[in-house]
Amino acid sequence: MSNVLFDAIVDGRKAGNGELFIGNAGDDTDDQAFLDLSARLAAVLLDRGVDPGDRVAVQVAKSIEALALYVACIRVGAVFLPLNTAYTETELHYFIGDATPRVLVLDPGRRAMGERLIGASQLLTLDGAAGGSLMDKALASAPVQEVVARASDDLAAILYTSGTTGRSKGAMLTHANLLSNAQTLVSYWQFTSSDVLLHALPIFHTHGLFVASNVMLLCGGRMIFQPGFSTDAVLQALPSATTMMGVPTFYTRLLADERFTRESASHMRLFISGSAPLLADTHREFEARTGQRILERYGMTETNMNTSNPVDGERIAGTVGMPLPGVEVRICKPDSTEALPSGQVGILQVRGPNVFAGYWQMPEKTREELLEDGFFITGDLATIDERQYVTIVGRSKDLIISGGYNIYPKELELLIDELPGVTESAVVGVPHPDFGEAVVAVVVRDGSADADELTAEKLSTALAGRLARFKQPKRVEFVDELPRNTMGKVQKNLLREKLNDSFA
Ligand code: MCA
Ligand code: AMP
Repeated sequence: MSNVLFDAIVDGRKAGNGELFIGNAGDDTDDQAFLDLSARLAAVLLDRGVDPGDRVAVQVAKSIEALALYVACIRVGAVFLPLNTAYTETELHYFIGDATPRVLVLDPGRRAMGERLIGASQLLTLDGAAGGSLMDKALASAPVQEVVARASDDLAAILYTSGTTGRSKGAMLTHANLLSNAQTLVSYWQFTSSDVLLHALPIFHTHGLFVASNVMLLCGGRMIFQPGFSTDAVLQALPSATTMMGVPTFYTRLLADERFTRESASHMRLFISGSAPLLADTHREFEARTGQRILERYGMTETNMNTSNPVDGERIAGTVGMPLPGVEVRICKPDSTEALPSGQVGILQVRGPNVFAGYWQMPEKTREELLEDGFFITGDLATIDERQYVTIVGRSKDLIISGGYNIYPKELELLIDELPGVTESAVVGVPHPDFGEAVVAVVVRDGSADADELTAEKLSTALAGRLARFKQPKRVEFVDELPRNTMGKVQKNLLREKLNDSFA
């Protein structure tokens, strides 16, 4: 038994010209230095008693060192558990309690919090500039030589995705899930060692980590690794890149800048979009400005990438393309496994080597969503046409996607309903020019003295320490009552209609 994901990364790097990053400061930008650093980080993990299958939870700024830590985890057979840097202590408390990691890596500025969460002996620190106790120890360690063998169905990562009940679920991804999807994407999107990817996505989610980074690690290409999305920095780096991956907000922000021209994009081979719907208008505007058609694809944390428009064939605006090689898609009525005829709207189900192994310690949830025949119920409403192009038309799950981040209304509603002076609340997503959708909270006050005091600002302050900023409402509306249907269910569609122009 070997460790095929790790081996594929090493082989992928051998295919390149020896460089992994360009345009980044620091000494770890070539393959040898990166793999060497990763072997030193592996030594620290082993020294901390990390055994195969142990979780290593990581909430750190994006950096080359953070990516090397991911590779170190793969090497020692640990389960990498990346966490959004915006998460608060309350949110982290849940993840740490649920995943019981052997090691937690945090920014040094959050050390005191880390000690409260897990204790000093299991805590290491890493900042965005290669500082912190993890790097101190790594630099003092000899690189490990061994690579821990892993079976294809062993876990490589757990990524938390919020749940419709308000409780986050840990999606368990195996070595085979990650490797098969990355290999498929390298070949389907024609990535080679000549490619330079402009990487401005965070690396704590599927898009920036498994789609962008794994693809580049495997194809031998190079990355321009930026700490986050900044229009200025992206425009500056564009001439050195051949490809870019982003959420739709990246592309609307670029289009809003007149320095983004046909010339500035002329040498680019491919612009890829995903994580949230790309408006057909954005697609057309992009083509009119640059002469290039954005390639839109569709995936999920639980499944990696499922469908994609083609590189050579027709990229159709408003569609997410065809099932990737090896991936099966069927569109079914709710609670059915029978595929509907093409053109009919139903829930998209997906099966393939990309589909995850289930939710961490949630066998019932897993059974509900991952069917016995191997199909996973995505909760996305879609159609598929005769040419196999899939169009996502909506969601059966109550989910808001804001700037590519998922926000589950239930999580906010539970917190808001607990506040003094609140009877109940409903949280909806409404169109937003920058983020695609933005969170609006509709709140019913209970007439008490607390309610008289409750303002939008007070509500935001009350949520501040408990909820990552990107999840917090961008607007709060107070109403006398929520609209309900005859069954007593809140009619969120009516709220969305009423609030539709909130950010117009
Ligand atoms: C930041 N803020 C947000 C968001 N990001 N609010 C709502 N939605 C967001 N996405 C908040 C900030 O906290 C701040 O709040 C205010 O909005 C303005 O921040 P700004 O500086 O404009 O934001 P930014 O730092 O420029 O970030 C925007 C961003 C970023 C670049 C779009 O959110 C981003 O990188 N998104 C990518 C997410 C991603 O990688 N998703 C992939 C998930 P305040 O002013 O109140 O402090 S993987 C996935 O979905 C699947 C598998 C797939 O198919 O890929
Ligand atoms: P996540 O749970 O973060 O993995 O987000 C997955 C969800 O993002 C999917 O179930 C879809 O609802 C949505 N999504 C991802 N890519 C696209 C896309 N290209 N178009 C529309 N929705 C998308």
